[in-house]
Amino acid sequence: MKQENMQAYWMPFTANRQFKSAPRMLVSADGMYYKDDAGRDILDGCAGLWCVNAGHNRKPIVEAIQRQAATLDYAPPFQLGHPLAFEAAEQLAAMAPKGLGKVFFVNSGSEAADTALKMAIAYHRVRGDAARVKLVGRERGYHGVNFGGISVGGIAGNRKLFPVTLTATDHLKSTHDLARNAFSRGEPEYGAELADELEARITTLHDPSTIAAVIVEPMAGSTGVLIPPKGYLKRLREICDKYGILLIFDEVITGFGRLGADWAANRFDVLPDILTCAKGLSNGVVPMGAVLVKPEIHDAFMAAAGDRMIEFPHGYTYSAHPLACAASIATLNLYREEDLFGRAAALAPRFEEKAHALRGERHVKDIRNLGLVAGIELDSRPGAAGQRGFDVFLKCWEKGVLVRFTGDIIACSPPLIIEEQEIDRLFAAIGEAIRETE
Ligand code: PXG
Repeated sequence: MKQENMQAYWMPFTANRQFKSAPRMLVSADGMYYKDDAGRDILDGCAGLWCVNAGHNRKPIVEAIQRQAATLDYAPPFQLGHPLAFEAAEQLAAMAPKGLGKVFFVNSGSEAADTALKMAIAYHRVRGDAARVKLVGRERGYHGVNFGGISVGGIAGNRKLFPVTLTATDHLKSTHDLARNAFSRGEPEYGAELADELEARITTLHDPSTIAAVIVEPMAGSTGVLIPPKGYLKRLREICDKYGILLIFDEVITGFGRLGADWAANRFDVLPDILTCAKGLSNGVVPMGAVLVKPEIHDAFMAAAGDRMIEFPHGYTYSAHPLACAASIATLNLYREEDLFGRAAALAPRFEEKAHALRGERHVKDIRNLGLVAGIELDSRPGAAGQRGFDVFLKCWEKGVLVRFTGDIIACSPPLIIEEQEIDRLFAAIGEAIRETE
């Protein structure tokens, strides 16, 4: 593509000028591989952007959306329905952690986060507990880019240009602790007590009766694969219960098999009151997100409004879009039929072994993993944080392997259909890239 044809598109979360000076252009995808515009096959080491869990170009999904587009292309979701919306919700509820039986559809993880936060505040309000308006997130948390999400999110760089976030918020400390937990395999040993900050500092400071919800990613994905310490999430759950605070799990990344279990909630045996998901929900093929809630939350809205009233004045033009529903139903079918979550669990030990084999390479100061996720943290170049990570990413790309980088942390999260030798190749390429990087 010519440079002059690349000027109109303002790319999201991209170094636009660097990209346009040396574009990395994807033109097709199949199974575990992308193809670039030079015809090279690129091993997809991060499931697109943590979303293509069933692999690319899956026939049942492609055919489902083709059929749906030719049958019912669009249906207004407000005061009207279409059958696939109900079927998609039923299927998702059946796959969800037990007890989260009500499903509200949105179009992205960011919308799911903001919807969940609004739901939490409104839930307390419809029950007559209108003082509960405060929202607690966590440092290094990512809940998308909308105003609610960045308010509870903990990424300074995503907030500093928009200093008009919600004000009734606070943040727990991040659980990341290399001094105690470097090179942990699976859940790190130390840090459960970090959850106590919710009780010792936050509920004390704010008065617990003003706090609506705590939102966390069970495993923080986009800030570099921060795996929860043993016991941490259970402790958060206990404190929330003690003070009547809703617990929201943002499972946009951790849902649909990523951690070697269907959900992080089940992996860690902690049931949130509200769970958000997106990405793997539709295998990334059509944008889709969802908020799952306990029936009592849904029922409180029903009880508070008259029969002909709108109980929750919220939703999007494309909530439960017919193509997204078709994609999601086909995706969930594939997950079940191919037992892809079981496959992720079965591959996890080799994935762990190959990831940790990079220990000892220069610059590598931590490796962490769970299920089919690994994070490799590199020392930063003095005065140039993030540049080494970017270089490793670019070198992997040159080798035909796609990984993610966040600052100087390399993240791998391949489709769950990955083969053993592709796991080997993924980490071998990262190792070479690190060795070639100053
Ligand atoms: N919550 C979590 C936990 C996420 O990981 C979102 C919400 C927002 O989803 P949408 O669909 O609005 O983008 C995400 C998104 C990365 C990276 O580099 C990760 C995400 C997005 C962009 C980059 O790891 N996750």
